[in-house]
Amino acid sequence: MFIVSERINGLFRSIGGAIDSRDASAIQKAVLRQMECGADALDINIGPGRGSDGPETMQWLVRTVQEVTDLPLCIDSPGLRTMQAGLEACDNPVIINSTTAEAAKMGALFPLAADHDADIICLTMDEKGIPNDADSRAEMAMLMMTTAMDLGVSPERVLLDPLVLPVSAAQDQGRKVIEAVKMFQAMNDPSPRTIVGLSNVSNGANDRSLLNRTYLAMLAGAGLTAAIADPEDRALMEAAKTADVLLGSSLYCADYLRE
Ligand code: THG
Repeated sequence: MFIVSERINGLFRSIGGAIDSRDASAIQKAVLRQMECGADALDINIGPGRGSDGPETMQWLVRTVQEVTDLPLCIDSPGLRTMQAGLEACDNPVIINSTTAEAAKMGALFPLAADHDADIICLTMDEKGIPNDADSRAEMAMLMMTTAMDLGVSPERVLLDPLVLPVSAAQDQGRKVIEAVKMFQAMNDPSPRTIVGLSNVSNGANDRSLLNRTYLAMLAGAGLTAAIADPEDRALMEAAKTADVLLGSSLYCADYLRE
């Protein structure tokens, strides 16, 4: 399981404060900690309420992170100018997070992915919101895959995201997202990669870590390839590694967790 750390996000108070005071060292310490814990990439999100100087803030954050890591950066912003600024500042391998199935967004973001040699996350939602079932998510994913190809992005650069919702608010969606992950894999050969924002599932719930790691194991069994998640959650990382071993995607040895 490819783990994209969710923790370089201005939504978290310590990171938000460090962004506002331009405290590079606090951000870099967090990055090093997350790498130590086994993050494969970092989601970079300036957080809510920083829209007015979004582009400048994103550039500062990307440059600050890049001073201490060569990991891929997943630039997470709904703002086109903020996204562009992040991509321009990024020398590491880069993932655009994200486009939706809205025509205007696809028309702007797929060419941007092609220009910057970026991977791109495609959220199965449009102006009407998130579809309620797996079939409609798959239909939307197919539209995004074909539009990507039309606009110069090869299918291997796409990561399909069925959009995980909180179990506390939408209990029927847990199974539908698993169903969608399975359907996405049948859409091309080789199978498109898939990704979720895992912690969405436990928003507003108790026992968040238990919900997160149980759902991760279920999604891994359905073929999920990547998750935006908290690498500092040790039990979660152990569950991810164990799923890799049980699915034969990493080699078993007696102390695979330590290795
Ligand atoms: N898909 C894609 N990108 C995404 C998401 C997704 N990016 C954002 C998000 N969803 C994934 N990242 C997070 C980050 C934090 C939390 C959940 C998902 C989270 N935060 C706590 C909260 O909101 O309650 C704590 C915040 C705090 O400490 O203040 O749960 O689905 N492609």
